[in-house]
Amino acid sequence: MPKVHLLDYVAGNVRSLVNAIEKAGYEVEWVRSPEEVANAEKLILPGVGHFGHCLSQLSSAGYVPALRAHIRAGKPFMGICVGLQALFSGSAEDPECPGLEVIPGKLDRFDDTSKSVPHIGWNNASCPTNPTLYDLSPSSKYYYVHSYKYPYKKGELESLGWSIATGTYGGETFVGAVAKGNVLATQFHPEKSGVAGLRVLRSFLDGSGAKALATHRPSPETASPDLIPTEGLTRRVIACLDVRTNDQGDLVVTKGDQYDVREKSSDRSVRNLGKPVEMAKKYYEQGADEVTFLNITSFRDCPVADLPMLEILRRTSETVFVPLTIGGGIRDTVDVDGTKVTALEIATMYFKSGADKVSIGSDAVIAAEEYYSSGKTLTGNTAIEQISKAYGNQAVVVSVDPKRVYITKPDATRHATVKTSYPGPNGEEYCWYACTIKGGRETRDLDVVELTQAVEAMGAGEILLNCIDKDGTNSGFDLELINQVKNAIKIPVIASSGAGNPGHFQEVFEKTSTDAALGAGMFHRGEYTVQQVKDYLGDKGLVVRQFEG
Ligand code: 1PR
Repeated sequence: MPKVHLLDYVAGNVRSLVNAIEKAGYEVEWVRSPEEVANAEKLILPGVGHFGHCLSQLSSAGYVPALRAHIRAGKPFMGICVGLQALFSGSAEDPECPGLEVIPGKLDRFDDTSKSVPHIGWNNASCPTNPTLYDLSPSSKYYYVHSYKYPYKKGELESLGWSIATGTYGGETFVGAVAKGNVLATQFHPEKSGVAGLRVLRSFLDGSGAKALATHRPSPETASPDLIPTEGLTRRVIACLDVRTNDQGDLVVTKGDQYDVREKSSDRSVRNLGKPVEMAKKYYEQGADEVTFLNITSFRDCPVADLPMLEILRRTSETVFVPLTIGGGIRDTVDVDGTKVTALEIATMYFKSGADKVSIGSDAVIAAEEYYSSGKTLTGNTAIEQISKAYGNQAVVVSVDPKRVYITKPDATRHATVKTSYPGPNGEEYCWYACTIKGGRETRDLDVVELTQAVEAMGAGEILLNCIDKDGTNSGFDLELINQVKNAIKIPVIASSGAGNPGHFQEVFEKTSTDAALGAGMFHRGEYTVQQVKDYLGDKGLVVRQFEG
């Protein structure tokens, strides 16, 4: 197999990149010291997390001159995400820290006045001056996750010989990919961008992208305005698989009604809806934008290293090239032999097995309670802080399991309330949403606004907003809950619980500003496919990504 070198300079989450490279028919050889850069013919610089953290790691390990020499020598070089950002001269994320200075200019942060930041999801990377640049396609979508971007200024980088592909987010047009000579860099993750991303990766690896570029002269004058995409971020549709062992000891996809996953029949067996790896692949091929696994019983008696979910992720990530999230049991724990294992170590095992994000439930509630009882002190010790520091905010999702508490008037509680259009059992017109832990079994004196604001301060990158009252009801999302949380925080929110038909997805996207919507039961029971939901949303004029086979 032909080889490509991958720079291993931080504890990155690169399993999915390795899988994508192998899928393209290449073998990964790791570069673990600056001296080894000289052995590389084709070199990839992956990057996740913080600009300053990445650049200072590269600099202190002595990689900067070696990388510049590789690029100057005209050898193929690809930067991904922060690997693209590193090529610029700096970033507002860490103004003191210089970049590689291959491209002049500094990155700035997306404006979060009227949109969520980070920018997470599927967007364009379209090059009007060269529409087939590295097999990018103006009609394809690519998976991005970043808060900082290089703002596109027409002609600026083209006049220096760079071909530029762009995306647009909330009125801001940013650089999605750059290419010149031997250098390609993408702000999006090709390894997480389905078949469209694999095409770009392959075009770098086999040299065809650079070859085609060599015969092309970028010129802003030749830009065709209709190739500059303005539709922006697509509506993300996520398939969620709740996984646990059934009474026979098999790992199955299950689904509860308001979190009760046992059949209503007298034997009360665990509802078995299929096999996790096969179902994840099926949803990927139907066009799911992400797949989430929730390990709902957290496999308490299992030695940590053998967590069955690790194997599920390993196998899923070989064939599913969209982001994978894993939740359940991400907290400090004690292994069966008495060894202490930190949440960060558990997350690391998941990332090494192919997860892109971890989702934290119960532990986030406890951490938020401590945050408030200590006068909003950030200790740096919580799972959220530790994992986001090591892997970036985008790698940490907080899964919230709220339950409605009805009250007659807003001042009957200290909590943030909503006036509800769905009164309580005794006609109560107000409610607040209480956070729960342990799969909804224990309700805490903490509301969703408090929880989500606390975890945002700790560095969570996204909220998975379930609703116990709505779970499994097929009656639509809890729009009142979603609006309340969206108004409280800036990080993206995934609406979850209650989806029963494609119209419910349309409703949540049109009546709230949710960033994504998740379905489970309706997909597992075969009532609708993910593709049917997306076709429906597309017919209603909402921008969606379609699966490319
Ligand atoms: O507390 O960090 O160990 O995480 C446990 C995780 O497991 C949490 O994310 C929690 O939401 C989840 N969980 C625990 N018990 C259950 C249960 O169902 N008994 N599942 C459970 C939560 C909720 C959704 C579901 C949507 C959509 N599942 O994710 O997929 O409600 O369903 P629908 O479209 O069919 O209505 P920790």
